[in-house]
Amino acid sequence: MPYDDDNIFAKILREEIPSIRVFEDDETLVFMDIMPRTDGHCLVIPKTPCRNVLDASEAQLAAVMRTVQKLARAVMVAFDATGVTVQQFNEADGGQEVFHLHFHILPRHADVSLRP
Ligand code: DGP
Repeated sequence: MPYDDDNIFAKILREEIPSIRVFEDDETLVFMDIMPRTDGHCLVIPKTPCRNVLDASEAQLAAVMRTVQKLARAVMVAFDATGVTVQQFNEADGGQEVFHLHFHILPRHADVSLRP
């Protein structure tokens, strides 16, 4: 499937719509999810166009996964978490709603369920 430059995360990258940015490097951006399913729920995206994992280059995957690990470690400390869920969806039938590659980072605690 082609990449659509009008998706919400492309607009966030271009700063056409606001977001709460928590980290960025040359290749990736991290911002807070607008509908958090846990406190500290954030999203890691590549800065270059990429629809999802099916469409990603090795370089994009490597850059995004480096940032995923960095943020997973950071939220463990920042939210005093005892675990962290990393979640990712591909295409509508795979649960994807925004068609720019992203990984959810969800700090977790014992006996606290994800919000819907
Ligand atoms: P999914 O494609 O299923 O992984 O879900 C997309 C996620 O993106 C969902 O958790 C809500 C979040 N989201 C959707 N629109 C916005 C937005 O405008 N700003 C931010 N920060 N997050 C958004």
